[in-house]
Amino acid sequence: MSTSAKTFKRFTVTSALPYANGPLHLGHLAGAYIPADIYVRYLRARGRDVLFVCGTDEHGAAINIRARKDNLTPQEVVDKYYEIISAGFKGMNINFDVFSRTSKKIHHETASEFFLKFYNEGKFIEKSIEQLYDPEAQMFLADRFVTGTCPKCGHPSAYGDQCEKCGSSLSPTDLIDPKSTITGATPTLRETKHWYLPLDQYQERLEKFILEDHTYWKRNVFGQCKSWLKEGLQPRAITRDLDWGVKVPVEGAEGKVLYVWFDAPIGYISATREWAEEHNQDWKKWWQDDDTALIHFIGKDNIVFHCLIFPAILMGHGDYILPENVPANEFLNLEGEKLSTSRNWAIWAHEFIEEFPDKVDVMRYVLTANMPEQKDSDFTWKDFQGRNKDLADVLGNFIRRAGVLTHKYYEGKLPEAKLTADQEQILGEARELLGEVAQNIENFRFRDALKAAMDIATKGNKYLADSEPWQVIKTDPEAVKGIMVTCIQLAALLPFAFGPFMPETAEKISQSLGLVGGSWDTALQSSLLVSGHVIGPVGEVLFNKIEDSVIEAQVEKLKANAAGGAPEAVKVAEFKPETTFDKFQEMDLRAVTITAAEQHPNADRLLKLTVDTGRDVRTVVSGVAEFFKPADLIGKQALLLANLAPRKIRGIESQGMLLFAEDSEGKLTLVSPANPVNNGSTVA
Ligand code: B3M
Ligand code: ZN
Repeated sequence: MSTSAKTFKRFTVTSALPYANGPLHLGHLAGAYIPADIYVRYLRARGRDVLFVCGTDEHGAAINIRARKDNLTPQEVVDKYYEIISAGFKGMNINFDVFSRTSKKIHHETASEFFLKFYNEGKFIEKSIEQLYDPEAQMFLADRFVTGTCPKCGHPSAYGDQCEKCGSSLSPTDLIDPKSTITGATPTLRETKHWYLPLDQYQERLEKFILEDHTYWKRNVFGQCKSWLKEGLQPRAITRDLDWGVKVPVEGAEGKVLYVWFDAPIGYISATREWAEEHNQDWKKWWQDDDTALIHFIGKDNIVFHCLIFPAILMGHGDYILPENVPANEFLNLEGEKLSTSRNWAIWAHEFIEEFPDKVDVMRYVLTANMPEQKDSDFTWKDFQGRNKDLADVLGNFIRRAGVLTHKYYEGKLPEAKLTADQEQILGEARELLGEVAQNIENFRFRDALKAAMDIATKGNKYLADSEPWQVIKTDPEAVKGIMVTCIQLAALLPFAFGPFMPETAEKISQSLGLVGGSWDTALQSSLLVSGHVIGPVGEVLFNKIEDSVIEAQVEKLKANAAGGAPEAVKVAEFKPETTFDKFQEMDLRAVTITAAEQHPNADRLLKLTVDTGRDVRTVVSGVAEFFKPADLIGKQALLLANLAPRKIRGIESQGMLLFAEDSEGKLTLVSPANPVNNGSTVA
């Protein structure tokens, strides 16, 4: 058995909050979003009370890292990806009740309240520790700012908080041969203070919660939990030295924020509060009532956080229910290789929707048929094409033929007919299959559920083909009535069976059958349509063919993206007219160190820099704010044209000019001596 025996009054369903540092790809969709959406659509169709919650995870080092790479501020990064990610979900028909953001005020408040409650009740440990520090970037290296070899499995590029290969949760100091992801430098150790959640104190309660009370969780999830519990849980730091995130709301914590994995799951609660405020509802019943089932849909790399750490936080708080189930999926590969954002080996949701606007349901079907439920699975474009053909040949063909013939023989009006025992049996079996769809979805077995749905269509299609009404009509028109009624009644089960998986298709089938309303309960037990019912018009073809060339082009595109695309010819600026050595000699070029940098108060484009020339300290104004954050320049050596006449730039006198190299796209890079030199060294 894989669900609890308890019946719940309502369901709070969450999907992992995607990091707002990149677009959605198929792996995300297959892992945590499509299954959740199927589950929610199903529960709703059965009349259950459901709240479907998600939002973007906008904190954590992953956001800072993306900001550095793209030369954006963290805020710009999350704003950009919030839009792209939301559009991706909408396009894939994944409909949350609320899609919030952890940068919202309500979330900062909710997360701070949690922290303060623990803090005031003395439920954290306060510890000063030695932490990895990047001497070049002059900052502590939390989590994803460090990579190194995983001490558990030997994976060479594990992150400071986690190994993505074996799923182990790590501390930066656990890594073998650590490197800063910012500068590549080998980190040194420095002391800093942090707050810890003493997970060890929750060990017993978590053991009971999982190993005794939730033995019905999915095998992959239960197994991971069991092995962590067996290793013994350790206190875990829930603060970080970073400037981006939820500020630690106590004195003496300047420059510190909550660890993203402390605040992110609380984001589910904040999002619920946001929704409740907007809809004038009570949020608490979704989180604090024992009759509510809390279900977290996630990918396997998030298991420890949702099954152990977040439940410990909820236990420690005391007012909250614990997750009823955490149906985590494994990973989806792409064309036989690991999906990778950094290698651009991915199919992006927003691009897919644009290129295949009429294949969204087919993609939902393929990702479900191939869902990485128990082990990693593989998406290939060939399989996508093949399954589209299956859908066309079976489901599309059946609906179309049944509709066309009913219009032809009876002008679309369902005739009166006494069904034979065989026909009753076929309908009975189809209803049983619909029951299997339900059972499997309730038990988070989405592949089996979809297979049962498809079996209904296959049964109908085969029955229609085998009974050949187009022949029988010539000799026994009375018998054709029973055949067509059987087909149409069977077809009427399909919108129920496919609704959770392929909502647009289910809607189209309903329309072509003239099916309005009708409940699952009726569908499971008796006929949905009465004789005399008028079916709808024969609709469009449900599944258009996908040509080989389309598939080949997609595979090519993948490969080209991964290879970084064809290199473009680089435009190089023309040389300037000839000059003289004397003129060059007139210029006093010096090596200097930038000791301070700040935004110019009167101009967005300008930075106000302070440089040490070895002889004096000067102010230089540079139009480089678009390319550098002040912190990027501090501590760097540079070259200064020292005898350029001083001039006022937007109210500040600039005493010289710093040299930057400019590429063909106008992007600037600081020109620095290759090795450190004394300030004031001359250049010739
Ligand atoms: N943002 C990690 C991820 O996308 C994380 C999930 C948070 S759920 C509270 O894998
Ligand atoms: Zn590992």
